[in-house]
Amino acid sequence: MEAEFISRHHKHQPKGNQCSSSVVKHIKAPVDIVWSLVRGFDQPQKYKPFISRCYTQGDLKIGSVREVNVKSGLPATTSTERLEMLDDNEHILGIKIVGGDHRLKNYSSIITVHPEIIDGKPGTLVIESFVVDVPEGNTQEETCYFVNALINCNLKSLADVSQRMAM
Ligand code: A9S
Repeated sequence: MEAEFISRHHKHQPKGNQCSSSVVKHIKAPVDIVWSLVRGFDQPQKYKPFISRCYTQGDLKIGSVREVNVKSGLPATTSTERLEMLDDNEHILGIKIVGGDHRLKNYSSIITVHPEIIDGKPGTLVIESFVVDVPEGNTQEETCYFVNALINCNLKSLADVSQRMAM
């Protein structure tokens, strides 16, 4: 099941100096609650623990750009990110990082959410994949480890916030 979703929606062609991976999370909350948080391109701080504030211009559409402020203590203070895909039927969100004082160059990610039954109740399968340049002086596995850890934090928080909203 998951493998089929990954092969359908999460195709990244990593070049030689890039790394790519995907993270799966099962959330005990209905898909429409989880999707309402994921689709909020202008409010990532609603569930992303490392983001303090977000600024966007105009209304949400493909090509919209957000300026994200990062909480202190992380190897970055800002990130500029572009909305690449927002599909409310297939539940697909795609973003590209286009700027910021961090080391993730040419980062793009796709997140999809899928309804599933967990313990006989409505749940959600979340899949997030990315591709990113391997920074000078780092290895592919270090880079994948770093980004996978960040995405795992984001999806753990997405689960906590969604499950609280579902109560
Ligand atoms: O926010 C995401 O969807 C994914 C990542 C990997 C974001 C990472 C980050 O915001 C930090 C958490 C600050 C780590 C950026 C853009 C750079 C970092 O170094």
